[in-house]
Amino acid sequence: MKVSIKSVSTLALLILAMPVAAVAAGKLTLGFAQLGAESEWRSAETDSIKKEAPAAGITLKFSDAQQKQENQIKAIRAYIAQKVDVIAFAPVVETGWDTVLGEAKAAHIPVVLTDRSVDSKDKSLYATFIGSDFVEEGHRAGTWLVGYLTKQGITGDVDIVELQGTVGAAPAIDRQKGFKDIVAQHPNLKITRSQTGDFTRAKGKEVMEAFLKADPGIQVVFAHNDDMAIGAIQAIEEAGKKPGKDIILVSIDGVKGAFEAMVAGKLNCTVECNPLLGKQLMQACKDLKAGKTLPKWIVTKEGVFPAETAAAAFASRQY
Ligand code: GZL
Repeated sequence: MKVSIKSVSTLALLILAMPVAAVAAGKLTLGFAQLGAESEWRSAETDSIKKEAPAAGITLKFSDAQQKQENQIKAIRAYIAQKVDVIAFAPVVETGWDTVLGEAKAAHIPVVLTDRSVDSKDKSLYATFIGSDFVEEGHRAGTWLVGYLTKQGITGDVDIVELQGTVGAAPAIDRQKGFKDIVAQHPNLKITRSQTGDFTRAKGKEVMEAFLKADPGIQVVFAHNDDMAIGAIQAIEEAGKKPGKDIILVSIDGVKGAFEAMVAGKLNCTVECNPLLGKQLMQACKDLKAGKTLPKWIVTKEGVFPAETAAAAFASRQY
């Protein structure tokens, strides 16, 4: 059989083009080391990343560290060994990352901190941080509380308890700081108890039960996230009190569960913290791959939702 030169060269071109096309389709690989699945917020963030990666033509390798730093470090090391193009992760705590980030840097793999930052002196260890201003969120919660107490005509001493997030986590450290800054300007406001509820509903409930047993005079709960506030609401109800009325609650995130609680009159305010970071993360990956330098901090825009705005805002909430 005679095979024409033309058909041989077409075939050769096809063979050559195939692997190129296959590589091109999955050209950019992102290794994302998620910290866990501790809250409604976290699930929304995970969903956003899993949805936006394929939409951007990015191959995603995903791992869940179950809130353990050692697991996150292992996952990052695995991504380095697999030579992914970009590594992103939500650091469970702020410190202890320099060694592994140094390994990524030595392997020339850019790192994007997603949602939580690290406390490293060497800022060259990561390309950018995409996430919220947690100190500002604490300020917003405190400022809302001051305004609400004024409206209610409450001028005497106010007994506030605080449900902290994970010990050592950026949002726990910074939200506490931001809230305290506001409290410090009002001598009648006192944070009488403060304990970690690890950003989960179950622990938020447990800690609130203990707080209520020790101190029946609690007037306000400041929770570092909505899940802990929802846990606290259950504890307050089980103690025979009315959350949102007998005890004022303000928390952070703005997840649907918080809006439901506000519509039911059980939560007084949530300060928004946007978990829909997938799109920005994929764009950052593409920019880094193209050799662009990104701003060190890409700040997310967020608002404050007092209970009276909850019903109107609920329908348009995306998480
Ligand atoms: C927010 C963040 C926090 C959320 C929590 O950026 O890291 O972690 O507030 C979550 O709900 O668990």
